[in-house]
Amino acid sequence: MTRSRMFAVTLVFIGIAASLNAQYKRKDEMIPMRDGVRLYTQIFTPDNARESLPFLLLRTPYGTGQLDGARFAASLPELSTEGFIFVSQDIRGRFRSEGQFVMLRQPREPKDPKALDESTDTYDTIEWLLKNVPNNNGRVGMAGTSYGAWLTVMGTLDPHPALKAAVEQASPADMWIGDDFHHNGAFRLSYGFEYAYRMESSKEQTDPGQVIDRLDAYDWYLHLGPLSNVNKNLIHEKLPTWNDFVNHPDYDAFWKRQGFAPWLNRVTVPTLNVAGWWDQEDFYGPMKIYELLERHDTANQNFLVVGPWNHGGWSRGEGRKLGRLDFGSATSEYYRKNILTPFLAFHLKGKGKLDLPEALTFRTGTNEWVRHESWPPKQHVTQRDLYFHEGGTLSFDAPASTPSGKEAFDSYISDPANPVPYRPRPIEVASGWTTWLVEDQRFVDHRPDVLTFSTPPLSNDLTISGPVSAHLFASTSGSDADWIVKVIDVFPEKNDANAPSDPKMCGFELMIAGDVLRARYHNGMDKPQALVPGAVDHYAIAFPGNDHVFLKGHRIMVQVQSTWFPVIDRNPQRFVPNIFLAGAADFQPATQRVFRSGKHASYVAMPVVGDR
Ligand code: PG9
Repeated sequence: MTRSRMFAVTLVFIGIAASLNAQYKRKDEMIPMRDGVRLYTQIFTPDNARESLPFLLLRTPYGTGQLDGARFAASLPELSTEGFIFVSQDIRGRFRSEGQFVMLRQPREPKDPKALDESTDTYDTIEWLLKNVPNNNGRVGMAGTSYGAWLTVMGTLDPHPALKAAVEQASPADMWIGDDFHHNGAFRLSYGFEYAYRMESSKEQTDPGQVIDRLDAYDWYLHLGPLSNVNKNLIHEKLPTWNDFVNHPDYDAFWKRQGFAPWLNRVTVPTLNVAGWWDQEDFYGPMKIYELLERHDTANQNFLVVGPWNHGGWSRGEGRKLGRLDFGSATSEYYRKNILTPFLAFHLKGKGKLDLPEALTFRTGTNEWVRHESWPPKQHVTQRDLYFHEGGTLSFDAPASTPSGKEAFDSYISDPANPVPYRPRPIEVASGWTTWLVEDQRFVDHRPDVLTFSTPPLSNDLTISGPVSAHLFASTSGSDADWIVKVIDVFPEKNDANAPSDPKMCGFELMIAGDVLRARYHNGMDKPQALVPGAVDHYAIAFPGNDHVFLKGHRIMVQVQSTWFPVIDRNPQRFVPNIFLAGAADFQPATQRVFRSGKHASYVAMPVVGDR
């Protein structure tokens, strides 16, 4: 979340007008941690409470803001109506808190009694609150979005015994595999640079628009040249996170230790994992955290909710629309009223009955909430492979070997000097980021460096529920490459019997899954290897999950390309040990081939609901 400051600040905009039925008063405290560092903390207490109340702790690196009690309560209308003692805290080293900020500070060495991390800061905060704030009921919940959710997960590692509920909305799980900073080894350039600049230029937030002095960020990043110019010409080693990117180009111990996989080996606190299908920042994270916890969830305390949201969409407004899409109901309001608030009231106040399925997902296409006994669903789902065919077509039938025995393929030239934009230009830093995943993909499907395959219009609805994966058999004339695969729902055209009721949606190409793989890592994320030019390899891309109906009359489309700029940095397409140190001369065009016959038949694997 670059342009929003979750819970503590962004939510401010959702409900200022909401009526208040509790008057909250704010008190500010500097809460001491075990090493003497004091954290700036706002405590909001309703003055008409008739019973002792639980705490809801919201920790943030984005600044608590300076709202008075009434405005704070109005920013969380459903929760403040239920009644909690809200605690909003600047984390170590940010805004008014003392100490030093470390980006996603790694979990501490458990054997070192003096070590600190966000988990110890959470523990110390809870301990202080229980002892110093009157009329509390001895229970604490934590909630947050994104960085705030990551802090919530950290609070559940060796948790304070009073921590009774955790709501983790879009927490990153692994910054190298699939969240903000990298995806499958490819660097998320625009986000990584802008976020590091925003967070580490000062204790508060600094607008990266200060250095991006062109309206079109595509142009600006292209003119910046290779990544080695960032330190050389712009930031001169001053941003610790950028230095981490440069010093840890591969999936080494630094990234592995920062990720949650080694730590989430038990469920300590009832957890609600929340994700958005079109989250432009952290979609991998919440799905992965749910999966990691689920392996140990013998007491059934770990739940998943996925809605049709972008990053933070669940916490803002009614959630009926996203970009051009209309989901027909107020999905975010539904979540806050019927899931979030009852979950916290149940665990923190012992109120009500918890009516939560194991996983609740909003099925896009038919636009309905679906309750699942497990995620991914196990019953009535058949894995089916959708193969690439001649003439840009797709079919569930595997292609035969060619009669000549020669392999069939499609080909394009990928040129790092002319990369495919990830959203329509001009790419403005200040707008468009939050909805780029729902942009109409027609803006690139005629580029010569984008391969497009599509089914004919479907004669029946086709529902997929669970994770989709892409399997490319491909070669490059270079010695490194990026493979980007997008799975798209194509809406019928105006002249079609199934044309959408909204004329603006005619022919719309909606990406429902899309991701990148940096080919040097295809034999292991910690084993970068030069590719053999011309050799056909298998490249697998796993998408985090879908619950979607391709409606009758729609087509399924797959696009393949090798650049996605500037959300992903440019691969030089020549193997160099560290792309962050590459020079301009290392970048070269390459001829890419995507195969579609015999044992090299590329396909997308789909969890199709229903029997064949
Ligand atoms: N996506 C943001 C983030 C989280 C954690 C680390 C870096 C960035 C956020 O929205 O907070």
